[in-house]
Amino acid sequence: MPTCEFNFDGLIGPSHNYAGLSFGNVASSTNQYQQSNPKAAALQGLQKMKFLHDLGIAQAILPPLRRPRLEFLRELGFSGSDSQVLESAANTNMTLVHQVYSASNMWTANAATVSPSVDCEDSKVHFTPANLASTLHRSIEPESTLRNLRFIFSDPSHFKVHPALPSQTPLSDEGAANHTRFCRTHSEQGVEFFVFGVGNSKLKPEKFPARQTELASQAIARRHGLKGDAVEIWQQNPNAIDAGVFHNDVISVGNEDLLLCHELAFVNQPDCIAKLQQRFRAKTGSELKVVQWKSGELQLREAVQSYLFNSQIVTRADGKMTLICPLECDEIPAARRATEKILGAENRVDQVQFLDLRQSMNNGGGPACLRLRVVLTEEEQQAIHQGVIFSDDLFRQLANWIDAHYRDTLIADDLRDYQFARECFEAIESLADILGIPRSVLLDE
Ligand code: SUG
Repeated sequence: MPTCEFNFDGLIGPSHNYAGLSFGNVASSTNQYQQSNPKAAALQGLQKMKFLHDLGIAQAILPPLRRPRLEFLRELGFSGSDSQVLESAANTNMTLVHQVYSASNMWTANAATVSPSVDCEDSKVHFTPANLASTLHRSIEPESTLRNLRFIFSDPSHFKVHPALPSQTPLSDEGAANHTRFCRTHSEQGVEFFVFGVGNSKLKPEKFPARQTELASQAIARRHGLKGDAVEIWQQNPNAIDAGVFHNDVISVGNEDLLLCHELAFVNQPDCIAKLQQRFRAKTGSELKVVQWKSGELQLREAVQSYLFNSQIVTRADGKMTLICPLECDEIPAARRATEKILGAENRVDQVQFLDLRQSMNNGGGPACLRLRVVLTEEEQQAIHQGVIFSDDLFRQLANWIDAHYRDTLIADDLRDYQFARECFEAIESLADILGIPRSVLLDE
């Protein structure tokens, strides 16, 4: 395939549950302690990959990280055999057990920030795993994510996989969820747009935490070696964060020459848009198309409930675009009207598809959260680990694997049972064989 954007979707892990761990994420708090269905969750995610694959979009997967991460409980002083560690942690503080079981690594938009080789001075694809320093359950992801990325993108002549930024609040980084790349076509150099929640200015949210810092965004642009005139770093509107927009991809989404956003997405929004348009024009010689929604058309609350801006926009082989929305956008009238506005506006979107991703949505993760975008040239595509590239055969194998290893009901209290931990470990072990990844890598040993 010539240069194109791959979507690396997170395969949803067997411990998918609702423990309400993400303060500021409305769905996560609302659904705390509800019963989850890990099997349905994983199949919904897999169906999305199949849908994209059938549409002719380059699709790949990132494996789930091994959970529970008992090493973390050991670091906190729990000792003995694995089952003793789990039992004593559960008897001491069940929230710690929820943290090490979280399947939150499914949302691979938070796995890393990725810059394609055409944007970088050394002409390599650069990756920085997100440190996810603002939530405890997610801060234990980056080490294993780094390991997986270094295995899949192992060729140093094409790929540079950096370690995560130091895990400190002033450098808090949530990856591609706060990063959008605008370009004429994926193969050409683009403008990389970083959005942070808290930085040098006095503006900050009052109710909920800002998860991305200006310092972190600047550091990533620097370490990826992005050309200066091709970077814009801007602040998210703090009122949006306080309304439950914990990542920028809950309030804006872009693809190639198109930006969709709510009028309350960014601080000084008219200036922000003008700046982006100016950079885009200078870099590409063409116009960035922007579609915005006023609160009168779509309230912030409706944007958060529907996850309209967490829709995925993909470019098909014919150059037209498909918008992949969560089913909730079909059910909430203002969001439904918003999809019609996109179809009616001047841009390349000519198809809207609604997909059922409710299991993930109930934890605050829509279509766009579930995938990491990686633009790869033909040569780079050859250089990645081929076992993670989606195919009809892989789809069948993964569907059978999910069927064999996943439960169809799970409540937060089930996580204290060591038998369940063993089921999770066995699932990952057999996945390693399907994906052709050494067990030692996937089991993180
Ligand atoms: O980090 N939810 C994730 C959702 C991430 C969505 N990603 C993007 N918007 N890109 C989060 O808040 C919930 C886990 C729990 O409550 O058990 C959670 O981690």
